[in-house]
Amino acid sequence: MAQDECSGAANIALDTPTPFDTTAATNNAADPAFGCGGGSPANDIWFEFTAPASYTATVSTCNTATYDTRLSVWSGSCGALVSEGCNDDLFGTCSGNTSQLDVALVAGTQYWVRVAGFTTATGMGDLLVTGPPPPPDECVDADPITPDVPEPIDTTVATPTAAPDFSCAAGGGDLLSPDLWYTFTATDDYMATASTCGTVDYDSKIEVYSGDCVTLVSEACNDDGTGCAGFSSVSTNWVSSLTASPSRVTSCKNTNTSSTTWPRPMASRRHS
Ligand SMILES: [Ca+2]
Ligand SMILES: [Ca+2]
Ligand SMILES: [Ca+2]
Ligand SMILES: [Ca+2]
Repeated sequence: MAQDECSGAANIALDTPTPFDTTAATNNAADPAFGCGGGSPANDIWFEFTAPASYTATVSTCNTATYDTRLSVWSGSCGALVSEGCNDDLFGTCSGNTSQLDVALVAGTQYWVRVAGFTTATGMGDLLVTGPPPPPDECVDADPITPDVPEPIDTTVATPTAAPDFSCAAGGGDLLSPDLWYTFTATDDYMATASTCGTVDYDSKIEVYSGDCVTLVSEACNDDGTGCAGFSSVSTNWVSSLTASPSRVTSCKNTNTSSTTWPRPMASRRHS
């Protein structure tokens, strides 16, 4: 069974419960210590996958395995593995001493999942590795972004948001444009810039709002920024940290108005 060794790890599809069977698995003394559930040899098998995005994945045999499992996740390479996390039993959530852990993944990095049992236990079950969360397609699902840190965006999987329309629409038809939503909180009074200027490979548009998703108040909108390549956008507005209320939250709505592949950062930059 090739999957018995790290070098023969089977690729696992994300978000897909994948049957496994460790009854023929053996221990390789050259492998690093399992990491949890005691130091005894692990009759383990190996899966691998590459993270398609940076996100926190759940890795689980929870309530699916017929025996007392252990799970560990590794980066690096076979022979030079780096531990990313380990779980023997997630008591209170997973019955029968099955296992589950969350692991923070980095886009483009290959990971290995090692499925074993407590002491020498072996058996069968389903392994699940969750995929990236859905994109922030609607205002209520807006992703928090950090000012001054470029945020990768991909509107190819977005759908149009029904309302409101962009206030800087030119030529109409914007309701049919796929858009994504982000949110940040002003911690100071300053002139902020929300921008895809020169970083996206499609004709973008940005609108910044305050208020909340029920009552959005437009603060600034831009279709094509002066000096920005490919009809990309730069939207500038004054944001405030209010003392009378927790803080002012603004949202950034970004859309594509033409076909697109993989756009890149939307930065929210501070300009004093
Ligand atoms: Ca093995
Ligand atoms: Ca266990
Ligand atoms: Ca949308
Ligand atoms: Ca544009």
